[in-house]
Amino acid sequence: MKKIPMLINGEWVHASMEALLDVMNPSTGEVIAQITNASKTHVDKAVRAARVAFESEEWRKIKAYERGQLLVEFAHYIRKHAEEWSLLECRDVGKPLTQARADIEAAARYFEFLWGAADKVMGDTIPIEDGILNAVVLEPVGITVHIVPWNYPIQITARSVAAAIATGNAVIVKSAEDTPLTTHAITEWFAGKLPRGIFQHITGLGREVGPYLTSHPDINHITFTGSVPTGIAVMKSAAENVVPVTLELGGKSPNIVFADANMEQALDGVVRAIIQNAGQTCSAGARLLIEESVKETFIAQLVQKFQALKVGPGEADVDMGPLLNERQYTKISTLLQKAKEDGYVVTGGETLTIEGYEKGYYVEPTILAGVEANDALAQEEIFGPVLTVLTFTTVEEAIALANSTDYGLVAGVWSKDIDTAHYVASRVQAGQVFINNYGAAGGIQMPFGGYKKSGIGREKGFVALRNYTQMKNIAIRYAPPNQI
Ligand code: TXE
Repeated sequence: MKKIPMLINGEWVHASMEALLDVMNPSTGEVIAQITNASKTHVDKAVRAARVAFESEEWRKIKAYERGQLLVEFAHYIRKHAEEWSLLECRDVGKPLTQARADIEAAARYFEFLWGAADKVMGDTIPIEDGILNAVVLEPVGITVHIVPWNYPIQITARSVAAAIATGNAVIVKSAEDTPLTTHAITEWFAGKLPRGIFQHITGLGREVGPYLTSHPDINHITFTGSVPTGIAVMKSAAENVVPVTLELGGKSPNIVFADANMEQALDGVVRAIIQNAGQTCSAGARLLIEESVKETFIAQLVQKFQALKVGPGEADVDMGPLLNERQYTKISTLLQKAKEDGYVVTGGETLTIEGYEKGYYVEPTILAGVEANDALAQEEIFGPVLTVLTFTTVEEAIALANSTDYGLVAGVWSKDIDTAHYVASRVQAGQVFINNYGAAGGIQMPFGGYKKSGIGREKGFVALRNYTQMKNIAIRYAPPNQI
């Protein structure tokens, strides 16, 4: 059995037997690797090593453009190993191979996108008065902690690590207990390229190891992607040490389809938005808001598309893979059972057994209709391939429905009317709005984060660099030589 070590202070650290955790392939239910459940001592050691490394002359002397060159070198390396890494991600998360390949390509692009930015994190000068040069400089924050969830492990590691390394920080990544494989692959590369302690990888149970990291008094920033309750816990523990956080906490994102939309485009967009990664996507289009006048035809066509979807193991590369693990499977199958009893299921609603993969966690892509807007099925993140349909008759009603949850991550608007589309985009409370598309090529360059309980701050794009820098104002008094 492959044992995945942690990287602490430049050394590969393995667990004692009793601290090992199994990592499973969700498509087969088989154990494919084991990780260490880190102790508090491991975490303390990593933070100490990060501090020493961050303050070392060796790290300070590496020029900004050299950090940038390292990022693009890594992007090339990722592409060279794309097929091997896609298989790792596919087995670890259970996602179809094509989706895993897209994730690996996106990871390469995060590093590529920021490589040229590393030496352009520029400050400013501010005119004060004659005899004072006032400079604003942007410095790295120091030790950045990256808590990565299990749904997009390589992408979510890449998007924040690229920004943190570009700006000169010491990085500690905590991978999700279910999906450590591609983060380990990243770690193997950085271990040979960066001074010891600049890049470290900690593994283990989030609820145990996470708090050791987030409450540590010597860290300087936390980026967390996960659920709202855990995000709140992370924020509380960071508050004890006045440590800033970037939180990306998921959503219940609406696709708002107007009667004048290009229906074929909208149908494909709505299906893809909820099926990708079996609905285990923070930005999943989990609610369809459909204009009443086209409801029947749209849903009928949607049902056909859902019923044509193939569900199977990641490596078979069909439309949709399994759910991540038994916990997600139990949560979603229980919810589907209840929805069936309540008469909401339009199609799907069942668990699936795939021949040869009987231990995998498969469920049918499901459409629910007839649900009240304030029902949990229309309000809470399900994180499975479950689309909840609501209807509207006016633009204002569509906007009110779109904004009726605690979340505000993404929204899709489908209409050929430029006025309607722009007006809705301006009124929807969401960090990203897509008009007549959903997801726009992965959005490497676009600021990504949420309104309301979907989070705080933004990752991706140039704006992510701000998370990993702090501002210092330096005022310099000068005078003519004879007045010194
Ligand atoms: O989430 P948690 P879980 C949502 C989604 C899902 C639900 C539960 O709705 O059904 O959360 O999933 C680590 N301190 N999202 O239980 O608890 C842990 O290693 C620090 C949305 O996985 O939020 C885990 O991998 N870290 C989401 C990760 O945080 C902690 C992605 C998320 O855990 C921790 C994942 C703690 N106290 C789930 N407890 C998205 N926004 O895409 C756990 N972790």
